[in-house]
Amino acid sequence: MSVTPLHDPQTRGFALLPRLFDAAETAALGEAAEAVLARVTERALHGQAEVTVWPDGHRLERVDGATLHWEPNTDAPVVRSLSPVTQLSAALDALWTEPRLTAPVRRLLGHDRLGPFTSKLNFKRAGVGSAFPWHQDFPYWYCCAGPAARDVVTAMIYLDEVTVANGALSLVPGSHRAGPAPRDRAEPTGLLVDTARTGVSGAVTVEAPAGSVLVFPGLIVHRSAPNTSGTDRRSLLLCFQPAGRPPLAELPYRHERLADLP
Ligand SMILES: O=C(O)CCC(=O)C(=O)O
Repeated sequence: MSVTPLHDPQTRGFALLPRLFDAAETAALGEAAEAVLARVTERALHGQAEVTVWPDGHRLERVDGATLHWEPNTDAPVVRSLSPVTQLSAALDALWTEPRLTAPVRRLLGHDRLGPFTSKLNFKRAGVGSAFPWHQDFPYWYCCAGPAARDVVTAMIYLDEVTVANGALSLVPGSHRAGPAPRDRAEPTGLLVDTARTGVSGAVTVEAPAGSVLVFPGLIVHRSAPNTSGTDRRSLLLCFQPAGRPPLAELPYRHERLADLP
């Protein structure tokens, strides 16, 4: 799949870069991710965290400047995601200037100089990793960054092979071109796409070997299914923006901004 700039009217808006990282590099990133997770989880479980419960019942804890998001319905505690995360590991932090990532992101975004917006580890553990319903990343980021949230592109690095069974991402080609999608007002977070008013029937599900990278903008409509398989589906997401803008962590979340969006 080639990387076509977002402003090109023919673009699907996303591209898969198969095996961008080799097996040894991918394994090293996986080890760095697990080491960070072990450190942060240890602190959360020993009560050094600030807890928030979202309107949909999901529990989030802030530890060491990162937000740890627990899987909602498990017997034992399982981490769903950790964000931002690259600042907690030199190996992960080095990826912001890795040319194999920055070149395709520059091309998709149409900006020469890139800076970090935010980063996240999604763990999607075997048998328990839960679904991400249809959404755009944009509304959440808009509450913090305002219109600058349009200029964010994510590079999602697959630390494990990704299959339909372990919760591959599905994306609606070209959906970013329609801008912010109508949101489901009946849903408690107010952040999800209303699929009664947004076409998702043309969605494409992307399977890929470990070490592959999927690049996509914050306005693309996407989701992922639960992980019903026996293998983890871990991914590291680096969200880039034009250089010189403040990162997400420095911007206050202003829920009332959602009123600007459909
Ligand atoms: O990891 C996934 O399956 C979903 C990724 C995603 O949509 C997100 O983190 O917002």
